[in-house]
Parts: sequence; C-alpha cells; structure tokens
Amino acid sequence: MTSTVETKPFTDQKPGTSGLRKKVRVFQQPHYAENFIQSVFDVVEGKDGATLVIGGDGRYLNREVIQTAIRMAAANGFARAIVGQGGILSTPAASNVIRTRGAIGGLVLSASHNPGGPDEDFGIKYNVSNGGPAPESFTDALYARTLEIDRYVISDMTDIDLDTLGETTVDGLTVEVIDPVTAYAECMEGLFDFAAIRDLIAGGFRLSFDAMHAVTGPYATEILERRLGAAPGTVVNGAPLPDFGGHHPDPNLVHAHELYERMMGDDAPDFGAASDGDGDRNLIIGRGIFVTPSDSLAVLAANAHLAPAYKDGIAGIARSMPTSAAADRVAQALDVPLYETPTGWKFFGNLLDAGLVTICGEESAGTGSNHVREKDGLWAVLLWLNILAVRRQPVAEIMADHWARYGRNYYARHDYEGVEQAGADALMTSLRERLVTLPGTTIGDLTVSEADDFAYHDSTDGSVSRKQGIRILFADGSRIVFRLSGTGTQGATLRVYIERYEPADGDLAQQTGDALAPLVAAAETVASIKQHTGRNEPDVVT
Ligand code: G16
Repeated sequence: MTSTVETKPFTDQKPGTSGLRKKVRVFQQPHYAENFIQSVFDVVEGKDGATLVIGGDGRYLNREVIQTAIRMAAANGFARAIVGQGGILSTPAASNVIRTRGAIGGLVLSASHNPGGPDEDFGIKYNVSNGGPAPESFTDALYARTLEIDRYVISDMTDIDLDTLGETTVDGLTVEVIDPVTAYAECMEGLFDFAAIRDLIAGGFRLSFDAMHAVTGPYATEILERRLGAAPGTVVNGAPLPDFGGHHPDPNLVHAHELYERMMGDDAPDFGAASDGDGDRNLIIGRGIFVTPSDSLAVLAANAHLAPAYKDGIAGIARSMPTSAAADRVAQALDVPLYETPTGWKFFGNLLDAGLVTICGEESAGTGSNHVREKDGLWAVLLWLNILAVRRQPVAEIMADHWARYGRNYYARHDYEGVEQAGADALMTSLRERLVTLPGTTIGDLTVSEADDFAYHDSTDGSVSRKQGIRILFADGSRIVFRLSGTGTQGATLRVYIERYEPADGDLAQQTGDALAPLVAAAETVASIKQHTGRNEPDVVT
C-alpha cells in the first residue's frame, strides 16, 4: 500500500560536483533523504513503467536508504528496480547496468572518496539513461524542486532481502537483486586482451591493488585474481566496510600511503593501483614512480590503440580544465580534437554520446572511456596492464619515453580542506576583481599573460557553464588555477592547481616540488592564501 507523506523543503539540497553529499546525521533527519529522492523522481520524465537501477558503495546508511528508495520507486510508478546484491554497485558498474538494461536512470548512493561512518559522509547521486551523471539542466531543476516540495509518496512494503539474488514483486514493483560484479567483469573482458595480461602475470609480473575497504574489493578480486591469475593477496583491503576501516577511501599519496611506501620499497611489485569509495577513481604507481592522474590520462590516450577496444584509434580526448595539458600534446600528435570542460564527469557525457571523444580524464584521479558514462577506476588499471602486457617495459621507462617525446607537464594540486567559507569566498572574489588588471604584471620572475574565470560552451547542446575556476596563465606557458571544491561537506575546500611545462629537450628529471617552487610562491603572492585560509600550508598535496 502506498501513502502520501506531507513534508517541508530543506534549503540545503543543492547538488554539488557529483550529487548531494552531506554528513550522515544530516541525511538521518526525518524526511531528508525522502525529500531528495522524491524531488529526483518529480524531475524524471517517463518513469511510469520504467526501470530504475539502485546501488551504492556499501558505506554507512547504504542499506537503509536503498530500502527507502525501493519503497519510493514502487509508489512513484516504476515497474522494475535493479539492485546490486548487498546494496553494492560501484559507480561504473551502475553506469554499465543502466546502459545495458535500458534503465531510465539510477540512484547511486555514495560520497565517493569521502570517509564513511555515523559521523562521516553520505551521498545520493542520480544518473540518467545514458548511464552518466545528471547534467546541470537536470540538477538545476532538481534543486528547484527540493525548495518547493510539500509531499512524497512511499509504499509500506517490508524490507526487501538485498542479499539473495532473484526477483520479488511488491506493490507493482519488481525488485531484481543482481550480482553486482559479473556484468561489469564481462564488459572489461570485452575491452581488453585478458589473455595477454594473463600471460604477463604468469611470467612473474607482480601487482598490488588497494581496494581501501571500499566497493572495488569484490570487482578487483574477481577480475585480477580469478580471471587474470594474479596471486591471492594481490587485492589488499578487499572487504567493503561501512566505515572503510576508519580511513578515507581516497586513492592519493596521503590516504593510500601504505601502497605508495610498498611501491617505493626495495621489493616493490611492478605495478600498484588503488581505487576509491565507489570505484570510479584510480591511483597508478609503478615501481619507484608515481604517475600523476594528468600524465596517466596522456599515456593511456597515447597507447590506447594497444588494447582491442581502441585498436582503430580514438575519436578525441576530453579533460577537465584544471587537468594538465599533457593530454593536449597527445591529441595534437594523434591529430584528434581535445575538449576542455569544467570539473565534473557530467560534462563529458554529451561529448561521449556525440562520438566526439573516446577517452576522458580529470586531475582528480578519474579516467574513463566511451564504454560507460562514468569514470572507471578498474578500467584505468586494466588499460595500463594491457599496455604493459604489450610493451613489456617498466612503468618508469614508459613515463620516460612519454616525456622524451611530448615533454613533461610538472603538476601538483594543493588542497586547503575545511577552511572557513567566508575566507575562501573572499579569496576568490579578490582574484575575480583583479582579472582585468593582472595581465602584463609580473609575479616574481613570472609575467601574467592572461587571467580569466573559466566558462564552458557545450557545442552539442549550446549550454554555457560559467565561473568554473580562475586561471592565471603565464608567458612561459605555466599556469595556476584556483577553484573551490564542489564535493566537500564541511566549510570550503580551496584547490590550487599548479602546472609548468618542460619541453622534450629540457630537464625532465626534476623533483616536482623543485620544478614548481616559483609557481607555488606566485600562488601565495597573487592570492594571499595564508591570510584568507588561516593556513600556513595545504592539507593535501597530490
Ligand atoms: C567528483 C566528480 C569529478 C570531479 C571530482 C572533484 O568525483 O565526479 O568529476 O573531478 O568530484 O570535484 P571537486 O574538485 O569539486 O571536489 P567523485 O569521485 O568525488 O565523484
């Protein structure tokens, strides 16, 4: 039976870079999750009789909100809900299921790389029928709806058994509990040369994958250990836990430092990788060498033709604006277009749907292709393995070859997390006010050539997204970008992206910190970061 529940709007349900992310306690307020889910359903057109995919990264509150979403899907007229067993579906796997099962969309419950647990973060994002994150037109309408909602509808059905595969029909909704891994593993097997990777591994190649107690554990165990023959124990921290074992499931050098230390040690494996809470990010480390996400995108694009799925070449590359220009040089060499979009995977969807690009990537550790409409952590790992299986060179040598051909974009991101919103806003406002006067001035030895607030014009649908980050470009080709994160749940997070290009005949073997030191000083001079944030140094450097 279905009932209508009266409710009042919450004013803080504006989706950020990737869905709504808040503290668990915020989501636990009566009607909070229900309001948001009903607002999503109110904006979805054609849901009557349609199929909805529901899954999440297994974090605290995942199961409860999945039961709520199922009850509300029934009351809202959906005919079928496809749910991952145990409530588990990685973000790329959810994207794959939406596409292959012809679903109208999907609810993915995750706060990505943010920590989990009763005092930590939860999130809900909605993906549309192409399998990708809802575009801004949808999230704007959704936010508007959250501000006027006055009722939601919900079935009073009892909890669905999420742990048993199979179908149940209640209140007109067929709930299908699926194995979350198999379809995704088959998709990967269709893209890559598994026989070649198996051969590489059988020949003694050693790898280590840190699942960070998040969603990729079961996927990585099935693919790397069972299908590709990697030794048991290759996947570490493989059991998904509601609190990720008390850690941030963020695959960077700070939160995946154990992997980093192993990869830098005497007996390091040949290849190390990690993924995040919901399985869409990746970290790649070769023996003795960390590969920045921007460089990884460039190397994957340059070598994609070595994998069966991309053997005929790629149509184009897209990268988010703060991502380094390393991929631009590859696009130029391949004579394919390069698109520069705002931060957020949702901006790649139109380009992928239109067939304009094949590979996309972001500095925030996301890379993916046209196989789904999300970034995909294990996809990046497998494309790397496929390349290594063909080239049979160490990662360090592949990087050295790449830089020797294209030059090197030294790159780092400095994050100031959880700073006071007012200070962060003041820093951005002050920069915005000086955009016109900065060009032509010098900061240290650097001359500003251009300064702007990045705006994106989507050529496929004519939409325009403004205020996407402040760019300060220097005459020598270096760049500093200032942006406020759209995924934090506490205060503001300032991101400062720093990049310097060294041509192929220059010094390619510098320490990144040394190469970027003058730009780091320039960032402080131009933006007064210490004064605005009250911090002497960034919390995280990646
Ligand atoms: C999300 C988005 C990414 C974006 C990242 C960082 O990743 O899906 O496209 O690059 O946030 O965003 P921000 O700099 O605004 O924090 P995820 O993995 O958190 O879903």
